[in-house]
Amino acid sequence: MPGGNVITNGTFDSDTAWVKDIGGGTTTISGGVASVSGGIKFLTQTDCLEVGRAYRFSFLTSGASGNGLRIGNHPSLNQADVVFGPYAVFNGLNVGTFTAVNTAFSLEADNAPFNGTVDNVVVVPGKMTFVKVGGVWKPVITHIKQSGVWKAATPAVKVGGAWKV
Ligand SMILES: [Ca+2]
Repeated sequence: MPGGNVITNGTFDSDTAWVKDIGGGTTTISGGVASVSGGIKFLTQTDCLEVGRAYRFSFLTSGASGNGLRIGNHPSLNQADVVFGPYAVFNGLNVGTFTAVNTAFSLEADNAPFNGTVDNVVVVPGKMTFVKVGGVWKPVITHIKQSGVWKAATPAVKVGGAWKV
């Protein structure tokens, strides 16, 4: 599907498509989720990204513990291709954006192994830019794909309680 999820089996319906446990740990795909124990680079999907393209991602974590999570693009254990994070581990919806520097999408632990369950991994192409508001960089969606064609969207950002174009 053009512009749709580039991840295969992001809902973990079966133990397929994912490369598990690069660098150690034990990840089990069962019951519709991925259960991670001592995860290092625990879930990787290879050959799903186009280098230089911007993507948005989201996935759910529950029962989570560990020091930090990050997103990598290298198909093996290579920290040079970390494109998002590290950020503190929490339970709920993890979201972010990155520009691909390699072809794999990987969920990785940072600094200490990750434990918990993962579900609903979604990675979609999406042009993103950032604007500084109140000293904090915020992502702004500037283009959307409709029927296979990229269209400019109106970038707007909330400044002082009002949306500005
Ligand atoms: Ca599921």
